[in-house]
Amino acid sequence: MIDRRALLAAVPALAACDRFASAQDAPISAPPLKSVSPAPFGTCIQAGHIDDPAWVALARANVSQLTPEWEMKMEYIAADGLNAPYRFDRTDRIVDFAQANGMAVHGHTLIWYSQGGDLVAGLSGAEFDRVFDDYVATVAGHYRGKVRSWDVVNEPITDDGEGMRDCHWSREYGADGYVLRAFEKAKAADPEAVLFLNDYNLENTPRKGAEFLRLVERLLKAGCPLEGIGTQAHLDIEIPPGQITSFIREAARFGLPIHVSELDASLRSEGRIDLRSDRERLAQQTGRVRELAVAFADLPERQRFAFSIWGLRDTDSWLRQGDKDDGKDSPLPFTASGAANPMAAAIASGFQA
Ligand code: 9MR
Repeated sequence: MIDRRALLAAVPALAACDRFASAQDAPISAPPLKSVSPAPFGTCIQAGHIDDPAWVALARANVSQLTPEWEMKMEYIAADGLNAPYRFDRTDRIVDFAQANGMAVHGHTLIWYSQGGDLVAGLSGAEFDRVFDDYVATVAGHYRGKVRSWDVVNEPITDDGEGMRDCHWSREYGADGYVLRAFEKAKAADPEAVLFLNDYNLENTPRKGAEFLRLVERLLKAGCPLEGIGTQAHLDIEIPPGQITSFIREAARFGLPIHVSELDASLRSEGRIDLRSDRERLAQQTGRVRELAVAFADLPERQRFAFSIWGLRDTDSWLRQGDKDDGKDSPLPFTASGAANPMAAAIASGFQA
């Protein structure tokens, strides 16, 4: 596989044409995002962020809602297994921080295909029911009155959009059955929270978006207490203009609140040869992000639930963690030092269009 950066290095003339560095240096001006957002403006948070004064200042200025990035998932809450108390310490801290700062909390996430397999390995029937039902009831019950909403089920659709994912939950309760059961148990545990179904690539992969909406339709017909649609919006900046708007409009036809739940937009083109300049790539990113903000702002007011980014600063992003990070991607609205990226201006401009 040819690395794009290696290719650019080998073509000095092309690299010299790239004026992204000067564009990046020019200060970008963007208003505090929560002040222009037509709905609560959110970010994900890890408990450790509360100890970072620069993060806290940026969050106070820009956001009015928080989604725990991973400490409210099974991987943390049930990390000690079923014979130990659930761990609520870190998310309790996040909830206290939110309350002290007048921010709402969006719960994320109760049932996810990618987690909990270890907890139910070898179980079936009544034992399986006990683990599943107890987890949803205890966790949603613990945060009753403290969260505005929940991603009850996360990422139920396969990547190719062919149908429902096969997982430990679906093998016990059926493809739609585990989703129905999770929503019913969550509703019983916290009747006031708005209950969401959440997934990714819904705008990037139209086939997957359509399959997700077919699931929404089936669930509603079955009487499921599904009350909101979460579209993560980890955007592929290369999708054609209009595709994001089409998905948001299609999703809106159910009349349910819509949460743009995890927006980020990587500038990388993974492993593909790409001769575009960084400037062109940035224009694609801001174009698609602005389109999403416009489409969201165009929704009827009662359907604008919240608009959340998956991190404030580029360096906070899950896309910037690990060995493969080259330190260059800029998938979020703020730089490492908290200055606005072009993406912040694109969001504000879309909201104000
Ligand atoms: O950004 C999250 C990362 O810190 C966690 O390690 C990971 C596993 O819990 O989840 C990441 O967030 C994911 C989110 O929960 C669901 N949609 C995709 C997000 C990025 O992978």
